Amino acid sequence: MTDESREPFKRLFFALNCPPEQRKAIAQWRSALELRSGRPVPAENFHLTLLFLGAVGVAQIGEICTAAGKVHIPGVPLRLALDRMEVWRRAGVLVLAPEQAPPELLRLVYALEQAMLPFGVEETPKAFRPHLTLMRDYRMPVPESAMPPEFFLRADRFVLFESHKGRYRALAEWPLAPA
Ligand code: 3AM
Repeated sequence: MTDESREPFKRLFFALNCPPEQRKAIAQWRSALELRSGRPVPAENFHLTLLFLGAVGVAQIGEICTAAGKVHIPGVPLRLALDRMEVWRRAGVLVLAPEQAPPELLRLVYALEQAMLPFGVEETPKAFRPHLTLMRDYRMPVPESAMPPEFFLRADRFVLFESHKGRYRALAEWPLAPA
């Protein structure tokens, strides 16, 4: 089938968006690390995954959006330190992560998981570990950096993304705080 809109399934996930100026700052800082392993995630794809849905029938997307719109939101924008680099060996990724996940973020992820149960999305067996992926196929130790990461992700919305051929497209978004 050539017409993308007639694809029966889309690969979807919820995430916090990374604002453009932060994407740029993180990408510049990453360049300065002069990493010698892995594939850099394109800066335009930087995000913080909340919940991976996997392949979803296109006919379900409307109901998924309705359910996401009813999720209890924190009521304030989320601010999240990205101040640690970690290598997750099994996944082969280098990530930025917070030393501690804010409770409002954990509550949002739990609420999303609950809201998605009727759609066959199982509760994540592993504990949610917030992260922003910098590199894939990364097979080296955590790089030493003269400039430790000191980023603060500022998110005022959560987004339903479609992942298609390595690119992410925002399908819908919801504010984290009332307008
Ligand atoms: O960029 P990160 O790593 O946060 O790793 C995938 C990516 O998140 C994750 O969903 C995001 C968009 O592709 N992902 C892909 N397959 C997954 C799976 N089977 C998955 N997360 C959990 N289970």
